[in-house]
Amino acid sequence: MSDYLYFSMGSCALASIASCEAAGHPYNAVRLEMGADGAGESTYAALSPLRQVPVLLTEDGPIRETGAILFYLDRLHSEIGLLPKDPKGRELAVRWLGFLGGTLHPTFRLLWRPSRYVGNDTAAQRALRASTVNYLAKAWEAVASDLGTSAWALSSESAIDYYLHVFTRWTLGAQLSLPEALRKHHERLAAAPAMVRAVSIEASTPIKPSKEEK
Ligand SMILES: N[C@@H](CCC(=O)N[C@@H](CS)C(=O)NCC(=O)O)C(=O)O
Repeated sequence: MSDYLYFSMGSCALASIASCEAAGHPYNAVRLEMGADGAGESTYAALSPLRQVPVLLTEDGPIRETGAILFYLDRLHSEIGLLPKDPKGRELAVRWLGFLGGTLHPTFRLLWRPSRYVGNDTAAQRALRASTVNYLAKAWEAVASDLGTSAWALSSESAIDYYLHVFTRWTLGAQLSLPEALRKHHERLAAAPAMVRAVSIEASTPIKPSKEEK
């Protein structure tokens, strides 16, 4: 039986789709609508209590969190090299996953969903946006410093690059600037075959009506 990957358009689930594609993992893409209360309908909370995407539904149950999905795919397809095999390389991968999932992604939430944090006061939302844009610029400088002159986040193309690409897309999509090294990384990843397929799957998968959520 194939796994089911729940995603929504333009979301961080793109990293999981690209990783499935790179690994040749058999899966069905399930596209949910994203709303103010999260993805899909209330029934989706059975898979993800906060109704977040991605979720990878496997024979052994749902896997939440991008990092966990990438580790699962790497375990099943270890010959592909989605993540490094050596302990030092894996430690570095976890550092990237922690920073991307724990610092960079939450910063974007303040831009995308300000009312969740400061309510409907538009002045407070404007102030939050301004300080978030400043903080994001600092965060990108930190990423650029980690990346240095490397083409990839780790020693070669990996699932970490697919995850990083989510955030360079969001930044450019929001008309914000990126350090030069990240702009180059963005272009490199936009042309990577697994990412090209992922973007195409994202765009061509119709939204699943809620009653058909698996
Ligand atoms: N740490 C989680 C974050 C998941 C997440 O926040 N996904 C967003 C889409 S990019 C979402 O589903 N948001 C719904 C909401 O916040 O209500 C992961 O990386 O899987």
